[in-house]
Amino acid sequence: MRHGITLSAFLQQEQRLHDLSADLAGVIDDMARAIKQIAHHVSLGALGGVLGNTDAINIQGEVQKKLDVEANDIILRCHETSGRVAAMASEEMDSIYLLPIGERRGDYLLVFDPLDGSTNIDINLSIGTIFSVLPCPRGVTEPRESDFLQPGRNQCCAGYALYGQATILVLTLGRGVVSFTLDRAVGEFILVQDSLHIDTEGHEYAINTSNWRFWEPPIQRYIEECHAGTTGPRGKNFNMRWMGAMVADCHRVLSRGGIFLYPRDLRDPTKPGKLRQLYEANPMALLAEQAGGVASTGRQAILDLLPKTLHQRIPVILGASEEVRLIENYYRDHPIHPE
Ligand code: AFP
Repeated sequence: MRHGITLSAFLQQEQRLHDLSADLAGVIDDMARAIKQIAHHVSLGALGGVLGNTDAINIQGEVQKKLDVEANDIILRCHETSGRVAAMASEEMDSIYLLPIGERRGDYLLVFDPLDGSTNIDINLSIGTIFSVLPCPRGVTEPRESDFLQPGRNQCCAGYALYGQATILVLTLGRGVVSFTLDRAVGEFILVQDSLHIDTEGHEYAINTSNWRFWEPPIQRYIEECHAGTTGPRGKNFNMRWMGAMVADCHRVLSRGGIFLYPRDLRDPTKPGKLRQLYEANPMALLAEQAGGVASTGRQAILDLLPKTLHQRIPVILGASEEVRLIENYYRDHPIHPE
């Protein structure tokens, strides 16, 4: 793949060389269009009149930010008349979104977190959009929630946008991970990396250490050993980062290695984790695996887990294979809790 080609040229190449379906290429193109619009609103900051909170609480129990709602609407508008998706689901919507009557139903289900890292919006720190494309079950034209409850391995495509100094789009179609940067002058995403890779060894970890007392022992053991550095059993020093936005922390892991953890913790034993499986964990897990990393709940591969509900939460430990496998070993020595 030649660096410098546009997203459109990349998608045409994928259709020509790898039988990418025209409709799936279209879904990605529509998502890229939505990302450009969201990037514009994000870039306006306080001038755009979309900072701050709405007076709504979403199904997650979180206060909805104005930009959460704006980004959600932009993505819906960019896909609902394309005839390429059959239905959509989002972190910001309680139930699935069926297309307006009369609109053609396509072959794909689109799930997304329109703006991940919402608590960073008003302070101009990292935020992004995470998306995942699933096959719509054959013959289904009015999808139900149960049609979305597919294991992450079924994903046809997964990706994210990061609205940073540059607006970037990172994508996998199951043949490695590619990265594009938005050239604002011409409004095109330009291919800048054609095979992101996570080294097996890691030296950087991302976790919210304020939850230490709520972690399960395997995580406490792993992080304690990271803190011990060369004086401990790992025999090497680690660095720590925590961006408060999974999309930013995972982009760092995909870009320079390391591990991201949002493990199950005991603040609310009924919740198996904080991050949502369908539109946070699954897409990032596919990207991590496609980049040579591992993505686990601590006890099993994230992509093998069958979701029970649309907004199901699960533990997420992903990145450098050696690091994730070490944690899985620690969990194997720890009694099973009810998932
Ligand atoms: P928000 O979108 O509500 O800011 O949550 C972001 C997130 O789901 C994920 O992107 C972060 O990694 C994680 O929450 C941060 O959670 P803590 O605030 O508990 O560190």
